[in-house]
Amino acid sequence: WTEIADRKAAVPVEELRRSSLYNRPTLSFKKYLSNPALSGVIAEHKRQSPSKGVINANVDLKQVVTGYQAAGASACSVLTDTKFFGGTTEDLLQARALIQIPILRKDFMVDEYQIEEARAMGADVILLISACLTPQRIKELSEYAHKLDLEVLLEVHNAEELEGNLIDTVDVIGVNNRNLKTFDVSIQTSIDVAKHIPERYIKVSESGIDDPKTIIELKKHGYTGFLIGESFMKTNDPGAALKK
Ligand code: IGP
Repeated sequence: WTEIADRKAAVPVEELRRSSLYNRPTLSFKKYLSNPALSGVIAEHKRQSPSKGVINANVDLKQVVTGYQAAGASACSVLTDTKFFGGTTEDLLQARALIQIPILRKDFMVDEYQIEEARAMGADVILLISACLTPQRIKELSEYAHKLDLEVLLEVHNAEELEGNLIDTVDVIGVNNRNLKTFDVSIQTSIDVAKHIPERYIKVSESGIDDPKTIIELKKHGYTGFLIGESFMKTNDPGAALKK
């Protein structure tokens, strides 16, 4: 993670704060996720990944994100990490100009500057990954995000990562079905962790969801949010894939 932390701050923070997107009102991720008229799906724009290599090199971002919104996505996730996922800041800026549902900046967030950047990109929610942050940093970064009117999706992989007051400051809990070390995907991870998540949180299941039956199963365990990337992105028309 040090490599990520060392990335240079390209634009001075004062400049970010002057941008018009930075000063726009944000949308509430929680509110959109709890809207019964929407699907609960957080649909992801992802060209490539370390586990799958290139997923879709040619798909048009405009078609993807407008397609997701039209198909009833509750939110859109946009990868901005270039090195591992082939995403860019430009991708999120473009998405923001095209859709009116909340946007998750999908990146490895380790410092306050990245939260400032997310705000200036037009994001509404950031991702914090429990496996790469100390409890103290999760608290600090969440509080920082809230000061900027951004919400926080905390990603966990097991029940231990939910212990103590670790999660008190976050908004939504996501359980990643993909093991970050082995890349193995198992929906059972979400099922096992579900009972350890306090009632008050909206629960999101992340990764490896590729058919409606899985969603039905996850709903039985209290999940109302579903973060889906690859199974949509590998098609020629990701929005149409969500509609199905
Ligand atoms: C989406 P999938 O298997 O549907 O493409 O997964 C999303 O959960 C995955 O991209 C993801 C991710 C992450 C990517 C979950 N946590 C953290 C980068 C960083």
